[in-house]
Amino acid sequence: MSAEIETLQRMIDESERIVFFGGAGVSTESGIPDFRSVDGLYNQKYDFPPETILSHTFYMRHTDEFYRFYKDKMLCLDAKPNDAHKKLAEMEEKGKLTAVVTQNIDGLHQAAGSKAVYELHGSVLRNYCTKCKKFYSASYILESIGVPKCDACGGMIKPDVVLYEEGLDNDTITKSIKAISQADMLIIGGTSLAVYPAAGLIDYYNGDKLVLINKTTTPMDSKANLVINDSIGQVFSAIKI
Ligand code: CNA
Repeated sequence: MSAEIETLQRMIDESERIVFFGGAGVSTESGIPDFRSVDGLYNQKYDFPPETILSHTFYMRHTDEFYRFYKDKMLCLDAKPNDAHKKLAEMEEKGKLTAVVTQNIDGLHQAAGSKAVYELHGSVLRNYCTKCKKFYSASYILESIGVPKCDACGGMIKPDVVLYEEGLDNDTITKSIKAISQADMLIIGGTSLAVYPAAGLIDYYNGDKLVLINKTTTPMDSKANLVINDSIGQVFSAIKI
């Protein structure tokens, strides 16, 4: 066991209100590409940059093209939870972890068994008719040809994900802030911490066990008590709860 993992293990052993704050890097080991890694979606060629395609304006004006990208790149319905998702669920079950605050929209924390999951950017698993609010599953979206339409009223269906230019859900932010500010340990992982306001929530942590597990450096490295530049699935698989 490396010295870093030993330190992480000791910090976890000493804590009982751990919060995990994560991003797309948590799910790359499940086969879902992130945005900013070298093989992430931002480094591939499309007719428009992903930030543009995933914006509210683009969704409204070019819905067809939005859904072509979205179905191809954002709907990974066969993905399964990896060791990081599973270990976090186990930590909650054993009463050591109070919340997972995630920027991810893939539902893999819940698939692993986590209950207190605050999804800052929504979920691909929830979709609603923009007119009558009827609920639709992600497979309905994937299987529909072109723009998915409501089978009850013909309205356009929108995924319950926060697009660029859209605000975050207030209740989710409030719950996330409460959990982070009451945490005795904050583990941040698989996120570039480049997307605001989500990244700003970690400022509510005021303890002395701030851990960063990320393959690449982040703007928070200098503030962390422990930085592990490694694969998050591998790191969590070495931890005993
Ligand atoms: P990002 O900006 O793509 O950053 C991901 C970070 O994770 C990078 O710093 C990588 O170095 C790091 N990383 C990648 N793989 C691993 C790994 N196995 N172990 C450790 N570190 C790793 O993604 P953020 O989440 O920071 O940005 C926020 C966006 C990405 C949110 O709006 C998400 O909705 C969006 N997103 C989500 C998903 C998903 O739900 N799985 C996929 C793609 C994008």
